[in-house]
Amino acid sequence: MAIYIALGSNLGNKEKNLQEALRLLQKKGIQVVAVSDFITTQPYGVTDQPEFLNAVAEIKTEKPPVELLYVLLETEQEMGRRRIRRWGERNIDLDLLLYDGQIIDLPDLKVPHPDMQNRDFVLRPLAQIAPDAVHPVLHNTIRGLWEELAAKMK
Ligand code: PH2
Ligand code: MG
Ligand code: MG
Repeated sequence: MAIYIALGSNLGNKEKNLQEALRLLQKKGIQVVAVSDFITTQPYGVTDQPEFLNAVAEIKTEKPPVELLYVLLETEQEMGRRRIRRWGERNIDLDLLLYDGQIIDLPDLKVPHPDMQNRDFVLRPLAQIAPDAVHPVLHNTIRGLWEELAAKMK
């Protein structure tokens, strides 16, 4: 079991933004165990915005999920993120995807991320570093979910 986060950026120096977020998280005591390739992806949902650079990372921390969420949000704030529009452009977005197989349903925190099974830009990098991780609600592996989504996208 492990913790996975998604990173995304489509404003400014996208690669530098992803690197900076990982650096800040480590500075806050969050161990970064593995990082996927950084992949360029087409905007999903709101499509009239620049393309994204996306990645996922496996992390280790003693912080419980809500505290970890606060660290992710605080890191976005420190990097000067402005909320322009929902699903819109941002210099950095840090989302909690999976936390040790836990299912969390709070107003401000849903884990697993409720839309991850529909997101190529999440499943493709996650399948690279954690193909055998199991989605605790869908009871399928990341590899399985990625294959399902890839088949739908054809
Ligand atoms: N994030 C969104 C909405 N759409 N599209 C791509 N390609 N990558 C993202 O990270 C992304 C998105 C909302 O968080
Ligand atoms: Mg997001
Ligand atoms: Mg987010």
